[in-house]
Amino acid sequence: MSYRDKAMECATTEEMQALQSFRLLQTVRRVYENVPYYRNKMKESGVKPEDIKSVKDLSRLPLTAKQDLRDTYPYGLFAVPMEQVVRLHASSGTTGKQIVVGYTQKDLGIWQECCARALVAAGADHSDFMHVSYGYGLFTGGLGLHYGAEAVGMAVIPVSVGNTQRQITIIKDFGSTVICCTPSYAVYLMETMSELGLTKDDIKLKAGLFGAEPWTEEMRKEIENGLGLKAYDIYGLSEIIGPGVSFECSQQTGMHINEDHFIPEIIDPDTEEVLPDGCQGELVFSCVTKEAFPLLRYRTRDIAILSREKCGCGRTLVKMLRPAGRTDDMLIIRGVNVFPSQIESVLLGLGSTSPHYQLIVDRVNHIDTLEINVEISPEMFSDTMRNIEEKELEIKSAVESALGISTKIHLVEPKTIGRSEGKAVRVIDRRIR
Ligand code: DLL
Repeated sequence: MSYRDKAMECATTEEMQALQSFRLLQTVRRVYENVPYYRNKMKESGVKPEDIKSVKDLSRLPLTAKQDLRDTYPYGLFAVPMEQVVRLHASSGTTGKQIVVGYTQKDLGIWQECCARALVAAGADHSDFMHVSYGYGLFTGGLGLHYGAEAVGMAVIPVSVGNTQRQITIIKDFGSTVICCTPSYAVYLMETMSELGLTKDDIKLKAGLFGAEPWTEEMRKEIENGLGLKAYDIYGLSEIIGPGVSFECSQQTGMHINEDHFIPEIIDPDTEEVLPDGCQGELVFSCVTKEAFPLLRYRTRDIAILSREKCGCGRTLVKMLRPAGRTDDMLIIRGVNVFPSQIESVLLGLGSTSPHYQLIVDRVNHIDTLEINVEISPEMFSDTMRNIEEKELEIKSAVESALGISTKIHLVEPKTIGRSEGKAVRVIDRRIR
């Protein structure tokens, strides 16, 4: 088993907690002194830096939310003078004003190491060719994994997004062995490869690091079969550092959190109460090593579960189970909570449809409606109308029995649903006008 930093990745609970406590105290003191916004928030909650004696006191600190970042836009939460900042990234999100995050030279080093841990856990080393199809730019995906791969000594191919046919030529001709992109782009690559008459046997990919959007076990199987590689999940968000907050290992049973840098908690999103390991709730992170932008108790809005079960890879870093979605992606349809990923599981679990789908939510006569457009596979395209109707009924009853809500299913022709080079748009909610 290879590790990037065995001492950290396989530390005992006592060692990790001692380190986290030490780093947390330093960070709390630093933000209290350097960030007036934090100082005021702590004063309002009646907490002083000296009240935080160990990681066990973390929950005494006030929570931070995206609104705090918007209120202090652009640099109000930076904890170092701008002269020390060497990189800025931004995240627009789907709603509201963009937010800006900054890095010092040391922060970039931490980020690089976090991504390097992810790559090593996926079996990569200096003999590999790394094809980066995440966007380069203000989005953190491209540059984050780029530097992680260079740290591992891989030959990095910084392709960024777009021109899918050219990407495939590069994968084939340059002999890419590791790829990183969104899972939806991986599916797009597979589709384009088959249009070009290529199969997984024509390429050398052995591993892929897919993340930046929710995906399912069923999608993993599609991608692994289509590209002939092992598909690893990788998670992160700009506010915390970018990709590499957590990563999957050979066991593929959840993502190890780099908890020597980012301390996780799970809270009840409504009551804000901290929940024990094993409970599902909103993921909250505290950055304890970053200099420029060390958010404390940041509410990610991602719904996950923490697990401290022993991992077969030997890492002791706590794992987060595949995020079910975001609190703000959760659809409430006639009172039932639905995550798009639950529908993806049902669709792909049935086979015979392609992994391209879109959910259309509307309100007709005060009643919520859900329509699912899903592309049939090219093989099914020549089927009779009757077969297609039967398939629609089969999907409808599978979705209804899994989620308890009625839906309308439209099987649509291949390539009618827009493809994405970055994060896929899975939901059109016409109730929000
Ligand atoms: O998506 C960073 C990233 C780049 C992660 C490349 C992984 C790979 P943001 O654009 O700020 O940053 O979006 C962060 O994306 O809060 C989650 O809702 C979602 N997300 C990220 N990774 C995963 C994942 C990047 N593996 C938001 N599974 C997060 C599910 C994910 N959702």
